[in-house]
Amino acid sequence: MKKRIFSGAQPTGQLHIGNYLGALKNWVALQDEYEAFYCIVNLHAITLPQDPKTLRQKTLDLARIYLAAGVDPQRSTIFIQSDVPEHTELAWVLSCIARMGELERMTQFKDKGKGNAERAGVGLFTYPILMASDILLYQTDLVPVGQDQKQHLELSRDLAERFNRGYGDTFTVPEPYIPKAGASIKSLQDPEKKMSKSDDNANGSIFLLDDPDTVTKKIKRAVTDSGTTIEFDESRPAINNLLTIFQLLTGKSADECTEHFRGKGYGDFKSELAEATVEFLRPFQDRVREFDDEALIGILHPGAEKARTIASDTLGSVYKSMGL
Ligand code: AQP
Repeated sequence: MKKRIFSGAQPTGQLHIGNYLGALKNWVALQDEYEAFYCIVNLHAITLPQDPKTLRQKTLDLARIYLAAGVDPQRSTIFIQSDVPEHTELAWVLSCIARMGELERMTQFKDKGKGNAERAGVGLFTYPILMASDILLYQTDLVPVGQDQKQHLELSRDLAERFNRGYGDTFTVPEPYIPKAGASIKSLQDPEKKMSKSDDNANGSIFLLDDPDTVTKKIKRAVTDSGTTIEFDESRPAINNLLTIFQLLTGKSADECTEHFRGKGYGDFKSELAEATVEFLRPFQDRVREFDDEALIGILHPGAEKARTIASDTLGSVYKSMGL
């Protein structure tokens, strides 16, 4: 039997090249070797206020992005989180196992709650429990995510182990899959910060649906560090980040990239990076336009049905072991 992977993205904001290189690209690469479940996590999206009409539209748009990135519905199960109610049922059970202290340590809550626990939503605080529930329901072996999700994944492992110790072996304890290159693509405007959908400065992110002109302008405006050589250098986060994007989009090795840009300056480098990005995005955006809503529903409904058969089995075992 194939091992299982699970991952998901939130239908909020606009997906950027960091989401693609840190997560989606690996989802596609892993879908042959693993039995894959890729979820559109719309229940996570409502941890911050959302306009209902926009959320509905963005949920379908995200399905288009999964498909355009190369997630193949013949090989992978694609579904919407709220179509499988077991996610929220298991989240309640796990919230009775989780501890306040461990949730208080989550850095994303501190960032997104802007340090104001009094005003922050309870859902934002308990979000990592819902994420644990998403993963554990599918007896997931591997979770491909970007670096920013590592802490949440560790919580999922802790909850699985705690439950197994208390009630008998029930959950597979998942392993993270965090790529060596691309795990944290940085903002083009501030290479100390991750590229982020919720960044107020749109110049910091290359969105997957940006047009060629916008992409080229954003790359030309990207901040650079001191030094003139185009090479990987941990002490120069800006060039490191831009070269990583170039490397992952072109499929060249790190050595090939360094060799390629030997003797060249920032001007040449930025032009080539812009060209490589536009060349990657053009066919991607053509594929996004291929799927109408009806085609998407034809993929998402059977996806949810398949997901539910596994999710309800797991939830059944959980309830039984707990005497519910
Ligand atoms: N900058 C990044 N580099 C590499 N991977 C990243 N991911 C996010 N940002 C980067 C990974 O993309 C997947 C889906 O993310 P999400 O939709 O759950 O959103 P997020 O993790 O909260 O990050 P975003 O996209 O920046 O959104 P906001 O601004 O709302 O926080 C995940 O696997 C994530 O690790």
